[in-house]
Amino acid sequence: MEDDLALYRPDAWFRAARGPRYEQLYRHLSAAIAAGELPPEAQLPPERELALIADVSRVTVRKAVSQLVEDGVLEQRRGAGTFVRPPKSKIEQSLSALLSFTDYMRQRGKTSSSRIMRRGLFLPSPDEMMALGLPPGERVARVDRLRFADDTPLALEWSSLPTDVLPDPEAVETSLYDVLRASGKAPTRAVQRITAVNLTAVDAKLLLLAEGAAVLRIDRTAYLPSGRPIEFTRGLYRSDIYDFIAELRLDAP
Ligand code: 16G
Repeated sequence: MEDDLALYRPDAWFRAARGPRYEQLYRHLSAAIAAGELPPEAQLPPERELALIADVSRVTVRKAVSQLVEDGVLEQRRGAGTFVRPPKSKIEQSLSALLSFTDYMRQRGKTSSSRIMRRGLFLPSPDEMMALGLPPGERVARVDRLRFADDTPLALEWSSLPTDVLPDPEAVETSLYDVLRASGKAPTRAVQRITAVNLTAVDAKLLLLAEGAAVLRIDRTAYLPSGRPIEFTRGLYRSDIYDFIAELRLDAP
């Protein structure tokens, strides 16, 4: 038991000047889950106890935990407590949760990485101007990436954002949404258009698939709570390992 709790003690996760405590605690727990230190079905100490062990306020614990619940790596079972969610074997992406590629992979216990193909500020295409509502003459920030889960290339993504939202595309190393979250500009809503397409020779080579193989093409436009569109991403996803699950519900009358 003593050993189990060492994971939560401040010396295990807190460093001065490394950002807010809840963020550091969140990152630490997220990494511990991804590394299996906190295995599936492991139970977290109750909030009050965790706050005492981690030497933080209950609000800090709540913020870190609720972010992990949102990421889908923890689950709160009523009357029982907070548990590490068992991973699903296939990569299933829920269409109702607005997660990033990095979040999905973290959830599945996989390490995500990216090969940046291009990043910088460019003159926008008419599609980008429309999707992001850019005024004429304004440039657009672009990040084009080949994305890996562990060592498998899984997706190609071409992301475009207004320059006031992403002034420095070079700042995107692994996660675009982490960069947006750090500046308080993460989207909270997105609209996605999903189609099936056949790969061109160039894209097939990058994804290690045969030319003409069928993949999912997803265009995502993501919005701030104000309703402003701040991300337009066109992505090609390997449909043999990526599943998109849509939950449909009839609203209560
Ligand atoms: C997801 C999003 C994509 C977003 C990316 C950010 C879909 C279909 N697309 O792949 O729009 O840009 O996540 O991920 O889910 P990141 O924070 O890991 O860079």
